[in-house]
Amino acid sequence: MQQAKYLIPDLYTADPAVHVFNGKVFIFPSHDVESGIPENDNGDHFDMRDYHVFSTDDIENGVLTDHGVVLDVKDIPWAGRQLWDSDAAHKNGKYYIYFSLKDKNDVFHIGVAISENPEGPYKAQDAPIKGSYSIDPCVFEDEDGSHYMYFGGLWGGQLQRYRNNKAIEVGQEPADEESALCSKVAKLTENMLEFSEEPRDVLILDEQGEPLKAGDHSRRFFEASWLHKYNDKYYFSYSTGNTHLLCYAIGDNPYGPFTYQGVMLTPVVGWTTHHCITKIKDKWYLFHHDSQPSGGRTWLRSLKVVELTYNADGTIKTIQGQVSEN
Ligand code: FUB
Repeated sequence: MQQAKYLIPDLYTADPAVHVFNGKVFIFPSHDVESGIPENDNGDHFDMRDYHVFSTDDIENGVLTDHGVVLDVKDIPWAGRQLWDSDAAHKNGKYYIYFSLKDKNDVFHIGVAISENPEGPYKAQDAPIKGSYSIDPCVFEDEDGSHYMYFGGLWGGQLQRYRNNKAIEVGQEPADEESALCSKVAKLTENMLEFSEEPRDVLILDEQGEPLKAGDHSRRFFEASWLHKYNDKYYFSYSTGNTHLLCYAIGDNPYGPFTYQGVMLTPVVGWTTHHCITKIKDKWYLFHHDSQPSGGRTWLRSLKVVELTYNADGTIKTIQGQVSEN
């Protein structure tokens, strides 16, 4: 699969999480809508209200089934507004959606919803995960069956309002020469509903072994964490936000530190860029979104898939974001 292909022409979808459950490919995206809210740095224009789940037997040529609305903001007891990026996981016969949502005080947290089937419907817990904040959960299952959640996002994602997992009075990014804010990682409890530990910083180091600086906008973490394992190495990938790149860093364990490697996807049409990396059968794929089909309306995004390939040394071959003709 050389060319990127749009996956869901009939619905605006973004922020993909893709998993193979019971031999079938399941896609858990955000569902973009025309909110009518003017664009701002707070992301108010991303006013999403529900999730659909999609599945297929063959990601390259198969028909995609839309399983309809599997979770609606009106059914989440603690909901305020804005159902942003989510991820899904499976353990002991149950399926979990982890989602970003603002509470009634307009503060982002991460919630969990549970189902007996990957295609839902999902029922949300009464409260968000204790100690969770900010956005963009990614749940990675390691080979020993442990699950780790990565999360966080700057600006509208509110990560700058926290230090050491506590809300601070004046939430600003550090000065340019200080260390950048990090994505967070915490192991989940056996029942998949809580953090089993205090979230830790996902440190990204430069080639000198120094943490990336806050002013290093073309490399520092902004949002959209994803973790995958390739040849026994842990690959932490993320968006640089205001420089619109998808980058990655490699580490030896799920907590890192991770060493910055390079750009995986150059900028796409639209402000946000967000992805996941999934192995399906014997190939690796990059799922991401762009705003090309909506004519550049950055809050109306469309999901794409393209094959992801590695060099012999384990580095990822950079994909061009704006080459698709579909
Ligand atoms: O979809 C809303 C937000 O846009 C996501 O949570 C971010 O990662 C960005 O894609």
